Amino acid sequence: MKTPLVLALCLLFFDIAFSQSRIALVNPSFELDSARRSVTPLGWIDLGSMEDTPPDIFSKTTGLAADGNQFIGMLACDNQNFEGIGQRLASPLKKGATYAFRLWMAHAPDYKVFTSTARFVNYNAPIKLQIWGFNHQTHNQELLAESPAVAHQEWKQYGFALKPQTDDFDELDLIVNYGGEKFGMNGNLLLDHCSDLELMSDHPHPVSAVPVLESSEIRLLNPSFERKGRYRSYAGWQAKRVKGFFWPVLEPGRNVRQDKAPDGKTYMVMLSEAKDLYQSLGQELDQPLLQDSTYEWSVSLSTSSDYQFFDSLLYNALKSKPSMAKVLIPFNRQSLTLSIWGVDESANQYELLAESPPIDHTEWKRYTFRLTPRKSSYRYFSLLVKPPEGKSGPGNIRIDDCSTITIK
Ligand SMILES: [Ca+2]
Ligand SMILES: [Ca+2]
Repeated sequence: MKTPLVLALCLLFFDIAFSQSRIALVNPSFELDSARRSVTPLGWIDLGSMEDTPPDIFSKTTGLAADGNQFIGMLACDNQNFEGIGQRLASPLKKGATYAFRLWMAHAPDYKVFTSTARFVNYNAPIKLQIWGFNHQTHNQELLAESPAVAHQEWKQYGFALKPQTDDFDELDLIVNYGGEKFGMNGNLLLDHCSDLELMSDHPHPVSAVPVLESSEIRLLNPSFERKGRYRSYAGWQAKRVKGFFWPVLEPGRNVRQDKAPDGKTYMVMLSEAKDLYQSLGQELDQPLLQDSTYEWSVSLSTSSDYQFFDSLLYNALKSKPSMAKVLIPFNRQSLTLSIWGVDESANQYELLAESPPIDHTEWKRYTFRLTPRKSSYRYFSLLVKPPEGKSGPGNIRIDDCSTITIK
């Protein structure tokens, strides 16, 4: 007589245990955008090395997907640049636990890319997938699994047991890398249909939901722009840019060799070339900036008097003539302002919360801003550099050491 109840309770228990032991990915089969070259799939972040582009999303017109209509292709370049994507997990992979993760992979024998040296190059070497864990608090990262080089054209499912040894990881990253003896080749890897992350073994500490903390401080991720590993140039930040313009660059190391950051080792340089050619950096906050609340946020700013970078219009126009492609111009002709925006893309709501004066000093100075959202609450915090109203011309702002955002 008791059996049905016991069974029901067992099933209920199983269902609860089951739901806690599975971490679903957002957009796991890459179906949510329209197919395009060089685009970060919705729900994922771009982790390619500095000069690289995001992956390509293909539709079934280019080849059959393993699941649904679309899949992605990622490249490894002979100049040691690799493409990669990652995403924040709804709950972290726990240190010491084992998770099953499966996805489908294939290799395209023909994958022609038009390169900056104005040639079509066939990225057709077999390459491998690396699966990394990343912790946004500690910035620890760990290689959790690696596939062999994938050389087959038909889709095959690969299964991995991911077992974090050094930390809990709240981000899962998929990065491509050279396969074995094919070091230094141009290669491609096609990916589709990622599974949930499924807990396989018991963890010494119970896996529980992360408590939601109401705090008077909102922490930014990677607030001092410290480079942690090859793929981490923008860790925590999303760089956005106007079409045809460049990405913000981490210095010193790229254009500047001898230069000190006010905090840590590295800082970010953000450029604007004209009124409509500018860079921005932003990130999703772990709690929103609330409408009609006032917050304080500070940051160190300066400008470099001799910062050179490519002239984007010339660069894009001359890409087909390799010898002419490297046209550097000084980005020091116009002092720029840093503006701080609250963004709610789903509601198409953008609000200017604060703006610095034009930054014309080469020594680092601390700026403190008061942010009071009036129109809405904002989950997304965005920084943008531009010439002051009515001005134009190439300029730069160096930015470092962002504070937490504190409610007043
Ligand atoms: Ca798919
Ligand atoms: Ca720094």
